[in-house]
Amino acid sequence: MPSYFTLNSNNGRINVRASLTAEIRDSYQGRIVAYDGGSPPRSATAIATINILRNLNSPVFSPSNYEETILETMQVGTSILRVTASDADRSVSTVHSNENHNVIYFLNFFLMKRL
Ligand SMILES: [Ca+2]
Repeated sequence: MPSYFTLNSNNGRINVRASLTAEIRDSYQGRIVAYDGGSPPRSATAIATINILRNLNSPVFSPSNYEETILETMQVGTSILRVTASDADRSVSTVHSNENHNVIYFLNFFLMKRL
C-alpha cells in the first residue's frame, strides 16, 4: 500500500503525500512514536486515524416523483410542495464541511402537453 501521508518529525504535522483518489478506502490508521532527546530516550505512541470524505453516492429522492395540483389564484410565495433528497456519503468531519453529503436543489421546469 502506498503511503498517502507524511509526518513532519519536527512539528508533528501530518500532510497528504499522494492523491487519495486511487483507492476507495475511507479510513487510514497509523502509529506515531514520539521520542525525547534524553539518553536513553523515552518515547510515547499514539494512533492517528484519518477518515476520508469520499463522494461515492448520488443523492436519492424519496419519493422519486412528485405531483401537486394548485389553484391559479394561489398567493405568490405560498409553499406548495417540499421535495426531499438524501445522500449516503459520510456527513461528519471535524475539519471540513462535507459537500459530498450536503444536498442542494435546483429547479428546471418544462412545459407538458395537455392530454
Ligand atoms: Ca454524495
